[in-house]
Amino acid sequence: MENNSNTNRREFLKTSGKASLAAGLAFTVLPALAKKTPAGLFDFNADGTPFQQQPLGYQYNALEPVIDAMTMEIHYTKHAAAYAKNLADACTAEKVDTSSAKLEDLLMNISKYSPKMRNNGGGHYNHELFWKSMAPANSTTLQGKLKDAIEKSFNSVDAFKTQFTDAGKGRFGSGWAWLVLTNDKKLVIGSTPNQDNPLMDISELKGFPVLGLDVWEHAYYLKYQNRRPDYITAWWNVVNWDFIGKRFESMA
Ligand code: MN3
Repeated sequence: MENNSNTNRREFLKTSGKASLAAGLAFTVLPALAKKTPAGLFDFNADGTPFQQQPLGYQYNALEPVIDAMTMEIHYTKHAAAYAKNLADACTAEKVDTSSAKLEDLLMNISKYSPKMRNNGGGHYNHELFWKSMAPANSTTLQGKLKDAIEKSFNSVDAFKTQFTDAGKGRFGSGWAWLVLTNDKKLVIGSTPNQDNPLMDISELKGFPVLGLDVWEHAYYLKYQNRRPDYITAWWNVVNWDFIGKRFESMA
Protein backbone atom coordinates (compact mmCIF):
# COMPACT_ATOMS: atom_id res chain seq x y z
CA MET A 1 0.00 0.00 0.00
CA GLU A 2 2.70 2.45 1.01
CA ASN A 3 4.74 1.65 -2.05
CA ASN A 4 1.85 1.98 -4.44
CA SER A 5 0.71 5.16 -2.86
CA ASN A 6 4.18 6.66 -2.90
CA THR A 7 4.75 5.62 -6.49
CA ASN A 8 1.48 7.14 -7.59
CA ARG A 9 2.24 10.29 -5.73
CA ARG A 10 5.69 10.58 -7.26
CA GLU A 11 4.36 9.97 -10.76
CA PHE A 12 1.68 12.53 -10.28
CA LEU A 13 3.99 15.11 -8.78
CA LYS A 14 6.32 14.76 -11.76
CA THR A 15 3.57 16.01 -14.00
CA SER A 16 2.02 18.50 -11.63
CA GLY A 17 2.77 22.17 -11.55
CA LYS A 18 1.65 22.15 -7.98
CA ALA A 19 4.36 19.73 -6.94
CA SER A 20 6.30 22.09 -4.76
CA LEU A 21 3.16 23.27 -3.02
CA ALA A 22 1.70 19.81 -2.65
CA ALA A 23 4.91 18.34 -1.31
CA GLY A 24 4.76 20.66 1.64
CA LEU A 25 1.25 19.67 2.57
CA ALA A 26 -0.25 16.75 4.34
CA PHE A 27 -2.56 16.24 1.38
CA THR A 28 -1.63 16.29 -2.24
CA VAL A 29 -3.60 16.79 -5.39
CA LEU A 30 -4.67 13.53 -6.94
CA PRO A 31 -6.53 13.19 -10.22
CA ALA A 32 -8.23 10.03 -8.99
CA LEU A 33 -10.60 11.80 -6.64
CA ALA A 34 -11.57 14.42 -9.20
CA LYS A 35 -12.56 11.68 -11.61
CA LYS A 36 -14.70 9.94 -9.03
CA THR A 37 -16.35 13.13 -7.86
CA PRO A 38 -19.57 14.14 -9.60
CA ALA A 39 -18.97 17.19 -11.77
CA GLY A 40 -19.75 20.41 -9.98
CA LEU A 41 -20.03 18.80 -6.59
CA PHE A 42 -17.02 18.82 -4.30
CA ASP A 43 -14.74 18.83 -7.28
CA PHE A 44 -11.87 19.82 -5.08
CA ASN A 45 -9.06 17.57 -6.30
CA ALA A 46 -8.15 16.94 -2.70
CA ASP A 47 -6.76 13.64 -1.68
CA GLY A 48 -5.17 11.98 0.78
CA THR A 49 -5.92 11.94 4.48
CA PRO A 50 -4.58 8.50 5.47
CA PHE A 51 -6.94 6.11 7.25
CA GLN A 52 -4.31 5.55 9.94
CA GLN A 53 -3.50 8.05 12.66
CA GLN A 54 -0.38 9.98 11.72
CA PRO A 55 2.38 11.10 14.09
CA LEU A 56 1.73 14.40 15.81
CA GLY A 57 4.00 17.02 14.27
CA TYR A 58 4.99 18.56 17.61
CA GLN A 59 5.35 17.78 21.31
CA TYR A 60 2.30 17.60 23.57
CA ASN A 61 3.41 20.80 25.29
CA ALA A 62 4.15 22.70 22.07
CA LEU A 63 0.89 24.63 22.13
CA GLU A 64 1.08 25.74 25.76
CA PRO A 65 -0.19 27.86 27.33
CA VAL A 66 -3.13 27.84 24.92
CA ILE A 67 -3.58 24.07 25.00
CA ASP A 68 -2.01 22.26 27.93
CA ALA A 69 0.14 19.17 27.45
CA MET A 70 -2.21 16.81 29.27
CA THR A 71 -5.16 17.82 27.13
CA MET A 72 -3.07 17.34 23.99
CA GLU A 73 -1.81 13.94 25.11
CA ILE A 74 -5.24 12.60 26.09
CA HIS A 75 -6.86 14.11 23.01
CA TYR A 76 -4.31 12.58 20.64
CA THR A 77 -3.58 9.23 22.28
CA LYS A 78 -7.09 8.44 23.54
CA HIS A 79 -9.84 10.31 21.73
CA ALA A 80 -8.34 10.65 18.26
CA ALA A 81 -6.65 7.24 18.41
CA ALA A 82 -10.02 5.68 19.19
CA TYR A 83 -11.61 7.28 16.13
CA ALA A 84 -8.84 5.86 13.94
CA LYS A 85 -9.19 2.39 15.46
CA ASN A 86 -12.97 2.39 15.21
CA LEU A 87 -12.75 3.64 11.64
CA ALA A 88 -10.49 0.70 10.82
CA ASP A 89 -12.98 -1.68 12.42
CA ALA A 90 -15.87 -0.16 10.48
CA CYS A 91 -13.91 -0.39 7.22
CA THR A 92 -13.29 -4.08 7.86
CA ALA A 93 -16.93 -4.73 8.70
CA GLU A 94 -18.25 -2.72 5.75
CA LYS A 95 -15.66 -3.98 3.28
CA VAL A 96 -13.91 -0.72 2.56
CA ASP A 97 -10.43 -1.46 1.21
CA THR A 98 -8.34 1.19 2.92
CA SER A 99 -5.36 0.45 0.67
CA SER A 100 -7.24 1.83 -2.33
CA ALA A 101 -10.12 3.91 -0.93
CA LYS A 102 -9.85 7.63 -0.28
CA LEU A 103 -11.14 8.85 3.05
CA GLU A 104 -12.51 11.98 1.38
CA ASP A 105 -14.52 9.83 -1.06
CA LEU A 106 -15.90 7.84 1.85
CA LEU A 107 -17.00 11.02 3.63
CA MET A 108 -18.64 12.39 0.50
CA ASN A 109 -20.72 9.20 0.35
CA ILE A 110 -21.13 8.69 4.08
CA SER A 111 -24.91 8.24 3.84
CA LYS A 112 -24.25 4.79 2.36
CA TYR A 113 -22.44 3.61 5.48
CA SER A 114 -23.18 2.96 9.14
CA PRO A 115 -23.37 5.55 11.92
CA LYS A 116 -20.12 4.03 13.22
CA MET A 117 -18.41 4.87 9.93
CA ARG A 118 -19.87 8.37 9.99
CA ASN A 119 -18.79 9.10 13.56
CA ASN A 120 -15.32 7.64 13.28
CA GLY A 121 -14.54 8.53 9.67
CA GLY A 122 -15.43 12.10 10.49
CA GLY A 123 -13.69 11.94 13.84
CA HIS A 124 -10.48 10.67 12.30
CA TYR A 125 -10.47 13.13 9.38
CA ASN A 126 -11.36 16.09 11.58
CA HIS A 127 -8.59 15.41 14.07
CA GLU A 128 -5.91 14.75 11.45
CA LEU A 129 -6.77 18.15 10.00
CA PHE A 130 -6.95 19.75 13.43
CA TRP A 131 -3.43 18.69 14.51
CA LYS A 132 -1.93 20.08 11.33
CA SER A 133 -3.91 23.29 11.68
CA MET A 134 -2.06 24.28 14.83
CA ALA A 135 1.46 25.51 15.58
CA PRO A 136 3.26 27.07 18.56
CA ALA A 137 1.65 30.33 19.64
CA ASN A 138 2.08 33.23 17.24
CA SER A 139 4.62 31.37 15.08
CA THR A 140 2.70 31.99 11.86
CA THR A 141 0.83 34.92 10.31
CA LEU A 142 -2.36 35.12 8.28
CA GLN A 143 -1.27 36.67 4.99
CA GLY A 144 -1.43 36.39 1.23
CA LYS A 145 -4.36 35.03 -0.74
CA LEU A 146 -6.22 33.62 2.24
CA LYS A 147 -6.06 36.93 4.07
CA ASP A 148 -7.27 38.74 0.95
CA ALA A 149 -10.13 36.27 0.50
CA ILE A 150 -11.14 36.51 4.16
CA GLU A 151 -11.19 40.31 4.02
CA LYS A 152 -13.24 40.21 0.84
CA SER A 153 -15.72 37.69 2.24
CA PHE A 154 -16.09 38.96 5.80
CA ASN A 155 -14.98 42.62 5.49
CA SER A 156 -12.11 42.21 7.94
CA VAL A 157 -10.04 39.58 9.69
CA ASP A 158 -11.56 40.65 13.01
CA ALA A 159 -15.08 40.23 11.64
CA PHE A 160 -14.13 36.79 10.30
CA LYS A 161 -12.77 35.74 13.69
CA THR A 162 -15.86 37.02 15.45
CA GLN A 163 -18.18 35.11 13.14
CA PHE A 164 -16.11 31.91 13.39
CA THR A 165 -15.89 32.25 17.17
CA ASP A 166 -19.66 32.69 17.34
CA ALA A 167 -20.11 29.54 15.25
CA GLY A 168 -18.01 27.62 17.77
CA LYS A 169 -19.69 29.18 20.80
CA GLY A 170 -23.12 28.59 19.33
CA ARG A 171 -22.69 24.92 18.48
CA PHE A 172 -24.87 23.22 21.09
CA GLY A 173 -23.19 20.21 22.64
CA SER A 174 -20.27 18.68 20.77
CA GLY A 175 -19.11 19.58 17.31
CA TRP A 176 -16.87 21.66 15.10
CA ALA A 177 -16.71 25.21 13.77
CA TRP A 178 -15.57 25.54 10.17
CA LEU A 179 -14.29 27.88 7.53
CA VAL A 180 -15.45 26.26 4.31
CA LEU A 181 -14.74 26.88 0.65
CA THR A 182 -17.95 26.15 -1.20
CA ASN A 183 -18.14 24.53 -4.59
CA ASP A 184 -18.62 27.94 -6.17
CA LYS A 185 -15.48 29.15 -4.40
CA LYS A 186 -17.09 31.20 -1.68
CA LEU A 187 -15.75 31.28 1.87
CA VAL A 188 -18.43 30.60 4.44
CA ILE A 189 -18.48 29.93 8.18
CA GLY A 190 -20.62 27.37 9.94
CA SER A 191 -20.59 24.44 12.31
CA THR A 192 -21.38 20.74 12.35
CA PRO A 193 -22.61 18.49 15.17
CA ASN A 194 -20.65 15.58 16.64
CA GLN A 195 -17.91 14.47 14.21
CA ASP A 196 -19.69 15.45 11.01
CA ASN A 197 -17.80 17.61 8.55
CA PRO A 198 -18.60 19.66 5.46
CA LEU A 199 -17.39 16.98 3.04
CA MET A 200 -20.19 14.67 4.13
CA ASP A 201 -23.18 14.29 1.85
CA ILE A 202 -25.45 14.41 4.88
CA SER A 203 -24.03 17.73 6.13
CA GLU A 204 -26.07 20.90 6.00
CA LEU A 205 -22.86 22.90 5.77
CA LYS A 206 -21.14 21.75 2.58
CA GLY A 207 -17.79 22.44 1.00
CA PHE A 208 -14.07 21.99 1.42
CA PRO A 209 -13.02 22.38 5.07
CA VAL A 210 -10.26 24.98 5.06
CA LEU A 211 -10.07 25.38 8.84
CA GLY A 212 -11.82 23.45 11.60
CA LEU A 213 -12.01 23.94 15.35
CA ASP A 214 -12.84 21.14 17.75
CA VAL A 215 -15.34 22.46 20.32
CA TRP A 216 -15.96 19.14 22.09
CA GLU A 217 -15.40 19.55 25.82
CA HIS A 218 -12.56 17.00 25.64
CA ALA A 219 -10.61 19.59 23.62
CA TYR A 220 -10.55 22.18 26.38
CA TYR A 221 -12.20 21.09 29.63
CA LEU A 222 -9.07 20.43 31.74
CA LYS A 223 -7.85 23.99 31.31
CA TYR A 224 -10.95 26.00 30.48
CA GLN A 225 -13.74 23.94 32.12
CA ASN A 226 -17.03 25.45 30.97
CA ARG A 227 -15.41 28.50 29.37
CA ARG A 228 -15.56 27.51 25.72
CA PRO A 229 -15.39 31.15 24.56
CA ASP A 230 -12.05 31.60 26.39
CA TYR A 231 -10.69 28.47 24.69
CA ILE A 232 -11.69 29.76 21.27
CA THR A 233 -10.27 33.22 21.90
CA ALA A 234 -6.95 31.71 22.97
CA TRP A 235 -6.97 29.17 20.13
CA TRP A 236 -6.54 31.90 17.48
CA ASN A 237 -2.95 32.22 18.72
CA VAL A 238 -2.07 28.66 17.75
CA VAL A 239 -3.66 28.50 14.30
CA ASN A 240 -1.05 27.40 11.77
CA TRP A 241 -1.73 30.01 9.11
CA ASP A 242 1.10 28.72 6.92
CA PHE A 243 -0.63 25.35 6.61
CA ILE A 244 -4.14 26.78 6.31
CA GLY A 245 -3.05 29.35 3.75
CA LYS A 246 -1.50 26.65 1.54
CA ARG A 247 -4.51 24.42 2.03
CA PHE A 248 -6.77 27.25 0.85
CA GLU A 249 -4.57 28.11 -2.12
CA SER A 250 -4.51 24.51 -3.29
CA MET A 251 -8.31 24.63 -3.68
CA ALA A 252 -9.17 28.26 -4.41
MN1 MN3 B 1 -11.55 16.07 19.63
